[in-house]
Amino acid sequence: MALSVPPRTVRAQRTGRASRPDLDTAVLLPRAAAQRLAEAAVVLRGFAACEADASPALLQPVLAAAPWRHMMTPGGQRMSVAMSNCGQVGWISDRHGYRYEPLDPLSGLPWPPMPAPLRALAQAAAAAAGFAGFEPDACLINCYAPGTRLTLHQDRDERDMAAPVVSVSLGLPAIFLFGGLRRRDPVQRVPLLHGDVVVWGGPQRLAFHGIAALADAQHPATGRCRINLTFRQAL
Ligand code: MD3
Ligand code: FE
Repeated sequence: MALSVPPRTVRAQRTGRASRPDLDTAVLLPRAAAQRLAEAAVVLRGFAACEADASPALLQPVLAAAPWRHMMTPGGQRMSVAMSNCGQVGWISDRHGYRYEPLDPLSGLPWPPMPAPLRALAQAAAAAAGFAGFEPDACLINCYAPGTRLTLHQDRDERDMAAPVVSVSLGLPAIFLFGGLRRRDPVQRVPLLHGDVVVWGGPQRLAFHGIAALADAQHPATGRCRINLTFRQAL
């Protein structure tokens, strides 16, 4: 079902950017219709096109302060997805479990702030999908090398399950695995490309989901990897 995200001019409106001749043409193109995966799971194709191309520069200070690392699962396994965080709190996994922490355990310092354009993008995407007033305080940054996958899981470490999760895909394409509320429910396979944004809320907030093994390729923005940003209201 198509969503009532209004066509055109979204980019200029949501960024408040001054008029630029090179963007004025882009602004006149209709945005692809939002694609609903389920009642409250919406794919906004290319919604982050501008920020996606700017992402290497936007993420550089974050990754300088809080570099990629492979966290340990509570069971003692090294996670194959490399991770970092920005925002008031960051998601971590170690021998003691999964949780949000205000300090980066590697540096002992607060996580770096969310780049303002990315936070604004997440808020605009949430609003476009029907979740006004989204105030993300955590952004988990995942990095997938070729061959890396994320097995089916639920995200249940956040306090308020009424708040949505907003995901921004950067770099290499991936197949997102979108299941139901029970692990055995059937799984939809949804390609996610550079600049795609997905908003998950309501009944889908606790859906099982994962990422299929990444195919090997090169992307101009990220090189040989896929980066995913998930904006959350954790506190
Ligand atoms: C559906 N990340 O970090 S983003 C994760 O592409 C995670 O890195 C994947 O799953 C990635 O936990 C998928 C899409 C996503 C994120 C959170 C969700 C889908 C979700 C929370 C609830 C339901
Ligand atoms: Fe998840």
